[in-house]
Amino acid sequence: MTLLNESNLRSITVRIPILNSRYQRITGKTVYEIGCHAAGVEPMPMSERRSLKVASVPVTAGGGLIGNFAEVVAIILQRFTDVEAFVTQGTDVTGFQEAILAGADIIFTADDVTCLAYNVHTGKQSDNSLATGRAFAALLELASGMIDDEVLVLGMGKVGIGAYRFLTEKGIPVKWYDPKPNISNDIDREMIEPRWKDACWKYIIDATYTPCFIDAENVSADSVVAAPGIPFGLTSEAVDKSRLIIHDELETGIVTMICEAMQA
Ligand code: PYL
Repeated sequence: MTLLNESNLRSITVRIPILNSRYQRITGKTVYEIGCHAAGVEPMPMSERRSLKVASVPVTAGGGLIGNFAEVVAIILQRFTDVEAFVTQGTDVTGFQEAILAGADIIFTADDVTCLAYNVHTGKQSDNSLATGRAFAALLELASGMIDDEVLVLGMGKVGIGAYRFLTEKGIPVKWYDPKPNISNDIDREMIEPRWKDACWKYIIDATYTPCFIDAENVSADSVVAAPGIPFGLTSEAVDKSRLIIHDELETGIVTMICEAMQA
């Protein structure tokens, strides 16, 4: 997983006011509705969401605090899902305890390996990487209308696995590639496409951490590319040639996490 940096957090903050209208324009849904679609849950009425308390706990362990990461998570939740989100004063285990004592219904927290949402009442948890994969597969599906060709998923880490699961649950055909596949049992090994570079793809999900490796030859003027990967995997020529590129660094993944954590 690529760790976000302060520049990523600044661009997220700048994008927050415009993301709902951008995604509504290309998918017909708000970020919250996209998160529900990705998680496979019905939207909760706003009056119920407003009464949910959600804590964001900063973690100093490992590489430590990343700028105002915990604040940005709380802002994303507040802005797109209308819950009452707050950042704990304490960090790490102390912050986690503070969240419980403050009556948090759901707790978000992240170290260098895992970004977690935990539902205190049901024990339900959501992992950001898997949720992000589902979120970008949902964005690709919604923005494409009817998917009439195979979707190429590049990278079969947790983000790629989340995307693969969402697509196959919907009956959408998937090809995938990862140079070092270490995949879970539900991934069909027959669908690996080692020669993906020799083809042009209408639908791509870039779930890798590789910069600028998807070239203009791999896309067409019809292509829709969902790119949660950081750094961004397309060359500028591939971006210019594609019909649509969908990219955000944190927002849809975080919103999908709360939708998963609120599942019954
Ligand atoms: C969840 C994001 C999405 C992409 N990379 C992931 C990342 O940056 N994870 C690290 C988060 C660390 C947060 C730090 C803090 O400020 O609380 N421990």
